Amino acid sequence: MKITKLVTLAAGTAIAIVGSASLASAQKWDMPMAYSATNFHSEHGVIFADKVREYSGGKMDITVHPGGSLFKGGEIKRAIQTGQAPIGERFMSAHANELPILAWDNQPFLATTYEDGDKLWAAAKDTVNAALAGQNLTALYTCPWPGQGFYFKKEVNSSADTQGVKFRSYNSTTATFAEELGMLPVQVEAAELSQALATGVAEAFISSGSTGYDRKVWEHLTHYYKVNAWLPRNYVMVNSAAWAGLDADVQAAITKAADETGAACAAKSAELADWYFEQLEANGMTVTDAGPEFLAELKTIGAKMQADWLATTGAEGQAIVDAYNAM
Ligand code: PCA
Repeated sequence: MKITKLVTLAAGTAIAIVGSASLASAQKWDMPMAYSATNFHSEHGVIFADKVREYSGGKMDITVHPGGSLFKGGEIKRAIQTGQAPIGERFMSAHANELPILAWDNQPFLATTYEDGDKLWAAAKDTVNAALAGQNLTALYTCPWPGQGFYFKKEVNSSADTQGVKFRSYNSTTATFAEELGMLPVQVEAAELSQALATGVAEAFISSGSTGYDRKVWEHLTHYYKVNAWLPRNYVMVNSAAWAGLDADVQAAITKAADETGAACAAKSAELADWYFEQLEANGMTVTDAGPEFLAELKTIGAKMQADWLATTGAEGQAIVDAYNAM
């Protein structure tokens, strides 16, 4: 009896050793993400990590940290650039203040469908990737949010109704948009949005139905105006030096996983777009198209903002718009 036990124990120990040896040979990467765990972007981060594990035969083991839990949204890019995190995800146009070209997906009414968004990305991709490379970053995949519209806590028919409203912006473009409408912008991460609305720091914002649903904004706000002003993207990026240090087969595994995940995430975004509106309505919000007067004002402001962006980005920005228009 004693002998059997010993043998069992020994066998168990041997298995444990083999198990940890194969785990130890896997490279482990932590992947900070900015949005909540149940958001489709974050869920696709997990799908991506699973695919990488599978395609690399277990050589790369990525752990996703959603909701700004490892690094806050605003800290993720710097953390990757400096190698504090090898990989991570962030809202691309949040970086337009340091790299204006990254506002390519934030140009009002330039690309307002998923299909046009894909064309615009095809037109912008090389320029964007070159700009990121200059910051020690390599983009792996991007994924669009649904179209952007406005949340308020009252009926809004024109800029006469938006004067002095405290507005949560998510980048410099949306802050400018708000100012043009006489609102007072304050930048707040999606992760802190519910709190900002609850404390009155913000009482309006622009976003997709997705973020309104994630943050249960019906607890504080009443109206959503569909505008489809643009479909901004999140992107998953790696530190270029960390990337260069990977074996070619691991790089290929990650690239394959990234290509598949980017496509799946975009399809999910399109599939969920109207569902989010239904959820907002089911929770008591009024969801309608922006009225003609408000929309006309938004288009005028949008044209001015695009002109400003082209003035800032010069030939590079113009080449993206020209290539897109030629598609
Ligand atoms: N949700 C994100 C960015 C765009 C979107 O739809 C947010 O509001 O932070």
